[in-house]
Amino acid sequence: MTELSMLFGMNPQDVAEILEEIGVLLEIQGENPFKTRAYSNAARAIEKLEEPLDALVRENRLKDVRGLGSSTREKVEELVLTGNLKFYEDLKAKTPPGIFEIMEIPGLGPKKIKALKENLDIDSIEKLKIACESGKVAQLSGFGAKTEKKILEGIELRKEFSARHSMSAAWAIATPIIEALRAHEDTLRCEIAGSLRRYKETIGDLDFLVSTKSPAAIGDYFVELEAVKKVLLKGETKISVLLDRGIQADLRMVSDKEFPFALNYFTGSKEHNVEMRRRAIQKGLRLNEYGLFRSKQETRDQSLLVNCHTEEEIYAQLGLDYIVPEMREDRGEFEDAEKGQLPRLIEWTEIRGSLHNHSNWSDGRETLEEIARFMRDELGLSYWAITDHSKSSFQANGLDEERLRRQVEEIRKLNSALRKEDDGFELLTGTEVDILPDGTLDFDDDLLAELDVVVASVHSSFTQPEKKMTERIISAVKNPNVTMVGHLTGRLLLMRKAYAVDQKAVIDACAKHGTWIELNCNPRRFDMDWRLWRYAVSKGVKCVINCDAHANDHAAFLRLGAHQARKAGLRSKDVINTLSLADLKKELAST
Ligand code: DGT
Ligand code: CA
Ligand code: CA
Ligand code: ZN
Repeated sequence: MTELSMLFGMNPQDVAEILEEIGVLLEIQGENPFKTRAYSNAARAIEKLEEPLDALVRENRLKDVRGLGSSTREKVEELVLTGNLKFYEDLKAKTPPGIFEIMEIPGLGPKKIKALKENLDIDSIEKLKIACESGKVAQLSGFGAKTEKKILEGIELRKEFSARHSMSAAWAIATPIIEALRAHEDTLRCEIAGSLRRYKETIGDLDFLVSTKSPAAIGDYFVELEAVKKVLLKGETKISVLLDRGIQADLRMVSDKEFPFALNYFTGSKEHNVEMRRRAIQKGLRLNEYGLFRSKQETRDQSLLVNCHTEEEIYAQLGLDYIVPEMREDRGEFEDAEKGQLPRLIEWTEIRGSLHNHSNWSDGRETLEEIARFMRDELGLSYWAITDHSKSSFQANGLDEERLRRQVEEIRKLNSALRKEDDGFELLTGTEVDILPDGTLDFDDDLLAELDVVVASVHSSFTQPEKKMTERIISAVKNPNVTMVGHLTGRLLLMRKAYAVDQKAVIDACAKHGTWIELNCNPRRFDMDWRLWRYAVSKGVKCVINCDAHANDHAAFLRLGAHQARKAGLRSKDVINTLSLADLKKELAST
């Protein structure tokens, strides 16, 4: 399952992925090819569906879909209706955890994995690496020296990439564990530390911290948690485990007196810690994970401890205002904290709506009315822009001029109907218009001028040289009808690198032309990156925190996006979509 579906329920792509994976796992276990092929056929059939999958299931019409047999159909139904599939869970439990890691290596399909397991007893990356290095893999029939070399390269690449995880996957796995730890009667305090607490855009491992008088009891309880798949190390105060999907976690258990110091140390970043220690030493003190000590040497001597009950008190002892975890990256926060000049950061509850979103007119899930009612009635937002794809994004069912005009009509009608119930909310009209390879836009200016919001984004020709790409985007920035640039670099974290673009040049152009820049808060994107916002804001460029929603549940990304903005040091006045509907409309009219 992808991390998004863990948060927000099943969509057809998730279901197809699971079917595909079942086929692969069965094949690795030596199931007959007819059976395994049935699963990949079923996956194809689900991917090609033209109607919403949940409707087909609810109306019992899945049996009319070609490519699904009765057994695969029942599994799809179970998945859609319950969000779970026992057959799949059992199958995963029967598979050695190392096999999932091997499956991530490019070029190793189920047949090869099966051969490795049967002939060389390989069920982990470590064993695979040793076998390759000793030349045993090359000797297997169907492998050869070239394949062996490619496998070794794949193992290296995997170390670089999949050792990290997306933030939403990490939160989805960490949250129930934090709750379970907090529920234990011997837990005094419990927090997540590390990069997840700092809302780093990708996460290496999880770091849990508990203060307790009974570390043994907490440790025994932790390793028995449902989420823990394998114990890697079990010491008295530190435990390392492997969780679902190969995510690693450390749990540290400390006394309650040590807790604030350990929390500060294990929250990091490393660079932030180094500067904290330096500042402590300057004051004749020693700071480490156990405490702050009146000492010139490294020590843990409790009689020298400067008592602090919270992290706030540690910062205060060092003459600093409290620095929130998001900002602990040693990128200027100390200078600000010292002078009492830390910004008052944006809170996610200050966001009043998102200005880049899709509906079922292009590749989104819900109708205009379902979207409006959800955002207004469930989330209490003030506005929501519908910016479906333009015609060149045909793979996303982009709208042509005629459909867009019809959509605008429909949004106006819907707004006047909604206004009768409650006039505090409006759907805004818009488009996410493609910036074509030559820098022109996919719609004419006349049409763009009629819309409330125009997001201009690159969705094609990603391999242009930097200069060409930068000029391409800047041509869009210069167009007075363009409200903002969407996902500036096109990066997909851990999947696809950013295309080559001079981001500072684009920022400068935005400053000159009054064009806004989006902080796309889909956890796969977080684009523009938090490191660049200070520069942008210093140039007077406004940020828009958009969730690029393709389903109503994606509104939850706004919270993660706000944390990215906090990492960047943004205040609510730097972010356009904290404005009220009336003020936003004034801004839209004047830009
Ligand atoms: P990650 O896991 O790669 O996403 O990043 P972090 O920041 O969670 O790093 P991790 O899990 O290796 O360690 C957690 C924190 O512990 C880290 O943010 C700072 C602290 N820490 C770990 N190793 C060192 C070190 O060698 N020196 C210092 N000063 N702090 C360290
Ligand atoms: Ca970590
Ligand atoms: Ca760690
Ligand atoms: Zn979009």
